[in-house]
Amino acid sequence: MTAKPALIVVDLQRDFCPGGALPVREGDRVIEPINALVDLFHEKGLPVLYTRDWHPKDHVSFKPNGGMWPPHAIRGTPGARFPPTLHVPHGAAIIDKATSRDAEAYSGFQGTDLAERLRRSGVEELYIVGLATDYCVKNTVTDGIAAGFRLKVVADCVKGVNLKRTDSATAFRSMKGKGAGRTTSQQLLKQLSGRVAVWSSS
Ligand code: VGL
Ligand code: ZN
Repeated sequence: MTAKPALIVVDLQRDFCPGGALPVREGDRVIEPINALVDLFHEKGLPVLYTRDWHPKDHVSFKPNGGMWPPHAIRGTPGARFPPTLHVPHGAAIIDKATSRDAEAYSGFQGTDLAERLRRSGVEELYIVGLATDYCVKNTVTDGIAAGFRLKVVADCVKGVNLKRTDSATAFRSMKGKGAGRTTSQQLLKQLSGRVAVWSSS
């Protein structure tokens, strides 16, 4: 395996963790295994990119505006921040999305320069972690594959909203059907720590 990988941390924000405005059950449990991956990618000089749900305060997805969600991830508020325990290397790329009032954007690729950034740094393979499996993870995965990236979901590093109990399982099936692979943080750590850097550092 010589393709240059990147780690994409999807919407790991306080509002999606227990105690937040739109909490994902056990959403905070993914932080520890994600930190281990962030540290190793960073150590290897591999890109780590973070997407953020970054809504205006009157976003169309909010219930008072006819949407389906309680107000959440309002830009500049504490709930939109990363949890204090999440590792974010200095200089890591942060991609804000769903920033305009009238459009929902679950995917980190939608209306952003994420694909260009990845291509510019020679990335061919994506490892996806974060929240939530059944919305922003699923849509980011779908768009990432459509953009031509090889991609794997790190199963122990994602959690779903599960409005319906089975939504995460359905999302996994849908992602697999589109060509997404699946791995675990243990597998990825093992694979990557033994790998000599052969990719360009551009
Ligand atoms: C998300 C619901 C609303 C997510 C964002 O990050 O998965 N879910 N906005
Ligand atoms: Zn949102």
